Amino acid sequence: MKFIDETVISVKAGNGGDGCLSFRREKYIPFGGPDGGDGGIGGSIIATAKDGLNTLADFRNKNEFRASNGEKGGGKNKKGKAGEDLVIELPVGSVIYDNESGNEICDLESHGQSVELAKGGDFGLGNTRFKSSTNRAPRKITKGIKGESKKYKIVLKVLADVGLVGLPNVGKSSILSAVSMARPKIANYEFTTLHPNLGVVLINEYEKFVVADIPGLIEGASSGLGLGIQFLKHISRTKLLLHVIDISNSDIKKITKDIQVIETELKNYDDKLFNMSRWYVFNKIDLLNRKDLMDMKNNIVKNHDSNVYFTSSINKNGLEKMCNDIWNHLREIYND
Ligand SMILES: Nc1nc2c(ncn2[C@@H]2O[C@H](COP(=O)(O)OP(=O)(O)OP(=O)(O)O)[C@@H](O)[C@H]2O)c(=O)[nH]1
Ligand SMILES: [Mg+2]
Repeated sequence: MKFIDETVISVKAGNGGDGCLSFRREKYIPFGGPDGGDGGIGGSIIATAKDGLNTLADFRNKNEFRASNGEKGGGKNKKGKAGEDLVIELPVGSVIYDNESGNEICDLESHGQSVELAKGGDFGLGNTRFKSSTNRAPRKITKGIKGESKKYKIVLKVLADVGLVGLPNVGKSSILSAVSMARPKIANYEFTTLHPNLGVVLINEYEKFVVADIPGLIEGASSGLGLGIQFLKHISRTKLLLHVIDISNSDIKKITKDIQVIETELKNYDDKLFNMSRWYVFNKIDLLNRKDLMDMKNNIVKNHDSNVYFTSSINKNGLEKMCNDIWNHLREIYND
C-alpha cells in the first residue's frame, strides 16, 4: 500500500444554538413573564493521538469533519442541548499545521495528547436573560455564534527507532527485508524505494525495534535533486542512523567519497540529524573475495572509530550481530 504521510483536512465545529423567545402561557394569566431558554453550545473538534495507528491512509476517503450544532433554547427556560464534540484520532507522531499560514499548531508526541482544532460556537441567550425592572416582557434574544471552520495539514513522522540512509542501490531495502518481516520492493536500479518502509525487528518475543528505510539520497539532494530529502523528516526522530555503503566494486577512495556525499546531505538538511549516532554498514560483502574483503576491512576499520559492520543481505552475514548491538544501544538510551 502506498505510504500516505501527509493529508489536509477541513473541520467545521458546530454552531451555537439560538436563544429562545418565549413567554409563559398559563391559564388565567394573560401576560406571563419571559421564559425563553438559552441555546446549547456547538460541538468542538478535537484531535487526539492514539497508539497503534501508523498511517494517515484513512483520510484518503474522509477528510471533512463536522461537529454537531447546539440546539435552540426552548420555552419554560429550557436550555438547548449542546452539540457533541467530535474526536479525530491520529497516529502518535502526527504534526498538525495550519494549512494557510503553515504554522505548527501541535506535535502529537504521545498517546492521549489532544488539541482543539475548531471551537464550537457559543450559545445564544434566551429572552429570560433580558428581563429587568424596566422591561418585564423583553422580546430580545441573541443568536448562537457560528462554530469555527479551519483547514489543517497533518504530517506523520514515522516513529522508528533506527533509520537506514545511503546512496541509491546500496541495499537498504534488502537489509530491511533480511532483518524484518517487511517486504519492500528491491531491484537493481536506483530509486527503487519511493516511499518510506517500516519493519519491526524481533530480538525475541518481547524485545523489538522499528527500522525505517527511506529512498536513496544523492549528491545535491538537499537542494532538490533526486527524490529530495523530504523523507529525512521520517527519520528525524530515530535514535540511530545506519549509513549503508556498497562495498563491492569500489576502492577505499570511492567509498570515502560516497560516505562524504551522504554526510554532506545530512548536514545540509539538519545539524541535529547529522549529529545523531550513526553507524556504518558496509554491505554486499558476498561480492568480494576473501583477500579483498580482508584488505578492505583493515582499511575501513583504521579510518572509523564508531561502530562498523560488514554485512550481506543475501546470505545474512553480519546482520544478527548488528541487530543485537542495535538493541543493546537502544536499551541504554531508553532506560536513561
Ligand atoms: N550481492 C548482493 N546484492 C545485494 C545485497 N544487498 C542488496 N543487493 C542487491 O542490490 C540491489 C539494490 O538493492 P535494494 O535493497 O533495492 O537497494 P536500496 O538501497 O534500497 O536502493 P534504493 O531504494 O533505490 O535506494 C538489488 O539488486 C539487491 O538484490 C547484498 O548484500 N549482496
Ligand atoms: Mg530501497
